Amino acid sequence: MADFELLKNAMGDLDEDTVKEILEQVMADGGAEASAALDACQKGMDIVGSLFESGEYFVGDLIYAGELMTDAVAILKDALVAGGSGESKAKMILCTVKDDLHDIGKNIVRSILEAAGFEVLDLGINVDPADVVKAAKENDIKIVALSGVLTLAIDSMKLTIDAFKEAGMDDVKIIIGGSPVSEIVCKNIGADAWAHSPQTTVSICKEWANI
Ligand code: B12
Repeated sequence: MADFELLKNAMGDLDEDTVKEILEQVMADGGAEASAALDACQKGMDIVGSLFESGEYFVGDLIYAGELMTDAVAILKDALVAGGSGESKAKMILCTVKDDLHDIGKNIVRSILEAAGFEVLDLGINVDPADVVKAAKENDIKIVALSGVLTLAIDSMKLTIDAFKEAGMDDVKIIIGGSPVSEIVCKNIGADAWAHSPQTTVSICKEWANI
């Protein structure tokens, strides 16, 4: 079994060589521990976030951490998305909400949804509520997934949900995700569901799409 404590700390220390060595070993062993490895990397990102908050790391370190996490996901991707049919079954929208530029988590969720058979219209980052509504209308989409990691992303998620209500599109189901999201946030802003894990996202969206 891989040393996930070491992996978490190596990610927190931005020790690229150790992170990649452990992840390549996970894949060489068949990838069964890929989900646990992703989890350890994410905990390492929490360490990066804390060191940024305490003033030990700077924005340049966050950028480097972002690149390292993207590389980590690329190494694990084949094992993370294994088991999907690959056939496109239902269309949905995914984006990072207005004023939030973080997209690593969104991109992971997208890979896993696509592997599960969804055709994902990825609107990118910093997406205006009106643009999400417009894309849903134009493409006749009934499932929307909103991502955000900044605390202020919650406000943008609410504005996006309100924009759907104002457009009379109550039949569109909206799931929210990202680190600041929780059951309480979900209730408060009127989302239909919330999740942290991409796998839970897939189960909820499959239920909604009836597939
Ligand atoms: C890397 C990083 C960056 C990179 C982002 C690169 C990129 N391409 O995304 C860069 C350098 C650009 C960046 C910028 C900034 N950042 Co930053 N960043 C981070 C860091 C270290 C990691 C984020 C990350 O990628 N995590 C790993 C991914 C895999 O996790 P995730 O996003 O949570 O996604 C998972 C789940 O949440 C879920 N999920 C994600 N999306 C969705 C969607 C749905 C629908 C579902 C169901 C699930 C789901 O699935 C994913 C996989 O499990 C975090 C610290 C942290 N602990 O998160 C700070 C952090 C988010 N950043 C922070 C800050 C302050 C900033 C800046 C303001 C810094 C500055 N002064 O400029 C800017 C903001 C820019 C902006 N307007 O968005 C703060 C936010 C504080 C807050 N509470 O609002 C954090 C928490 C750091 C901290 N502790 O201070 N950042």
